Amino acid sequence: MIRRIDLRGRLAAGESLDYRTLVPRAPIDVEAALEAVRPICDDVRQRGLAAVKELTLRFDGVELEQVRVAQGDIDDALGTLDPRVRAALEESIRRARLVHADQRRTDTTTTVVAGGTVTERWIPVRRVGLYVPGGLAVYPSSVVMNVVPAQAAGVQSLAVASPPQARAGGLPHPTILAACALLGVTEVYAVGGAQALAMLAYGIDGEVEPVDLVTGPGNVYVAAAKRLLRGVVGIDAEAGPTEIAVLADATADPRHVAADLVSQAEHDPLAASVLVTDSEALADAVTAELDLRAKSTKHDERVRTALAGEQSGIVLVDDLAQGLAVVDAYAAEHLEIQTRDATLVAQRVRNAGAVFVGPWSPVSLGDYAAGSNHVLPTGGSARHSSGLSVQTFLRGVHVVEYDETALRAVADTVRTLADAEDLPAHGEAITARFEDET
Ligand code: HSO
Ligand code: ZN
Repeated sequence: MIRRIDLRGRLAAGESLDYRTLVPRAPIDVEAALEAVRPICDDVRQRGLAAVKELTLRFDGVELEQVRVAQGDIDDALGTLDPRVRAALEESIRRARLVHADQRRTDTTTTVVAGGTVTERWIPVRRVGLYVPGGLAVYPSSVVMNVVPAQAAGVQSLAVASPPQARAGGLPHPTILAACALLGVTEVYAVGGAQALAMLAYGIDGEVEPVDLVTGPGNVYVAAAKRLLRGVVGIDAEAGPTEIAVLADATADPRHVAADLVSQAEHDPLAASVLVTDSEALADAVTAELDLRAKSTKHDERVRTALAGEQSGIVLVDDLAQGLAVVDAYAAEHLEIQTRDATLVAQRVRNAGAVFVGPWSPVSLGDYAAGSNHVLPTGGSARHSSGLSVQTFLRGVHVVEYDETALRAVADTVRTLADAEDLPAHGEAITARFEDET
């Protein structure tokens, strides 16, 4: 069911291998979705509240009286939350807060010359919109993963938008509302899809103040809306389907490897599960385990489709060094290292959204309760981007302060460079300050 790609002996045979195209990502056509999303965003920009209400009726089948969820409804959702889920969410929040508090930056001041300093000030984005999808699954954990770093960064104003559900009385999913309550988020909108992103980006007169940055996961339409609205607002990455890569050797337990591959395949028929190993015995055992698990797991159809897709596979390599080259080229959202000396092997990884080391650190731990963030770069963007963190919600602003002596000392340098670029007025801005002296 899961395909196998055998690289063994091929380098020795003189073949040149392109690891980057070995396991392609599932094709997702954001461009096509743009056509559907553009009129929605335009409509919200032009007609505001009326457009949001009409679109919500059309897409969610809910007639909204007001877009904002009343505080009483948020409180009620927490009140009726299963106490075990509440305790688990609280523990997840506690751990995430520990890690994200440590990510906070301190301002640095560099004395470049006597009398000349550059300070880098880290200033939080003032107002942030967080989008929380409905759809295949409901993810209160993603509310935690987006809100905790924003709060740790010092974001003053935070609004959450999530689609209303007819079966929840036209409110967003109650667990989402309860998670907001636990995190102290009070501004929640019962709006979903592209219309939610447009509403957050443009604002609605007298109803919704526009935000400076939108973050959060979503389907291809949400990704398209982000692409369209970028510039009007800041956005985080366009999230693609979940991916897991496991680098394993003969010491790995095939049951654990298979369980982890299935865990992420459960998200989406387009999810990618990739095993890279130098052990044929492990590959065989994992394949057998996958067959068993894919039959017995709750979301068996989704899992089987994901595992059988082009985007999933088992790659057999000559050795761990080649395995590392393969996983680096793949740049997985999540990478597990299940090998001998896993800590050392993990230190050699360059490209991954997050790395899970050894037999006791499965990806699903990170999804919920490791303390790490689970909003991570997909689609190979781990080559150049990081997951969500406090840094996402901060801007580093250089504050330059030179005194007269320090400027005088560097005046010639500035003028020379300005002239070299044929921008003499730049030089004159320096000269003007010392004109009286010649
Ligand atoms: N693995 C997903 C996050 C998630 N898992 C949420 C369960 N709930 C993307 O990193
Ligand atoms: Zn997950």
